[in-house]
Amino acid sequence: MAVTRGFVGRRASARDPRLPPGQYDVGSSWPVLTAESTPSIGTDRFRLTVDGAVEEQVTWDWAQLRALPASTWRGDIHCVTTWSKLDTWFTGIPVDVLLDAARPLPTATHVMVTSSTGYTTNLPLADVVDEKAWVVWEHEGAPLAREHGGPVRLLVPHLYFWKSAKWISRITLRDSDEPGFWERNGYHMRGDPWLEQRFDGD
Ligand SMILES: Nc1nc2c(c(=O)[nH]1)N[C@H]1C(S)=C(S)[C@@H](COP(=O)(O)O)O[C@H]1N2
Ligand SMILES: [Mo]
Repeated sequence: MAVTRGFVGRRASARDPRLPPGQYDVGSSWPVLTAESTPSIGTDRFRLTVDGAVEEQVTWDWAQLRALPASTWRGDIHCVTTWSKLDTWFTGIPVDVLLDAARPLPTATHVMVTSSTGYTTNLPLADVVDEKAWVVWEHEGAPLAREHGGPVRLLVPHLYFWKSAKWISRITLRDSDEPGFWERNGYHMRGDPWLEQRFDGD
């Protein structure tokens, strides 16, 4: 059985440890997955609001958002349709910066993120704090392309990428969880790729 063990060992080490179970590496390409038609949102019309269970509802326009201290996140992203994109990078701000301005009430447990198209996705508040989630406007040094959510999208890289809503306009703090667009259509409420939480019941 030493032969079998050696064979299994080689196979295991050949698989990139950055790939969660059931995922493959798309390399340098970046697939587009969009349920609605791609909107055109000029930066003059762009607004992002944090509302709901907060002490103060706050809205940023493009200039106000871009005046916040930007930083870069680098790592891997994972789509539920089994592609992963490894070692990519985005520029923006941690969601914490926006939440610090709006001050979530102690009762807030979840967020609902809404796109200007009406797409929604729900997340536990714990998954969007402590620099785990980002609001981004650049990808690898270039303005975020329209089909990838430009001018501004959410980035929650530790969860499946359907949680990373494109064209975001609103982050609503909530005292309870409620399914967003894909979650109402059978996807998991949390979506941890390392636990393969693809569908409701996984
Ligand atoms: N507004 C909006 N955001 C969205 C989606 C969408 O259809 N509409 N698709 C989600 C899914 S399923 C994935 S995998 C990623 C795809 O992002 P990309 O097209 O930039 O790769 O966006 C997520 N955010
Ligand atoms: Mo996806």
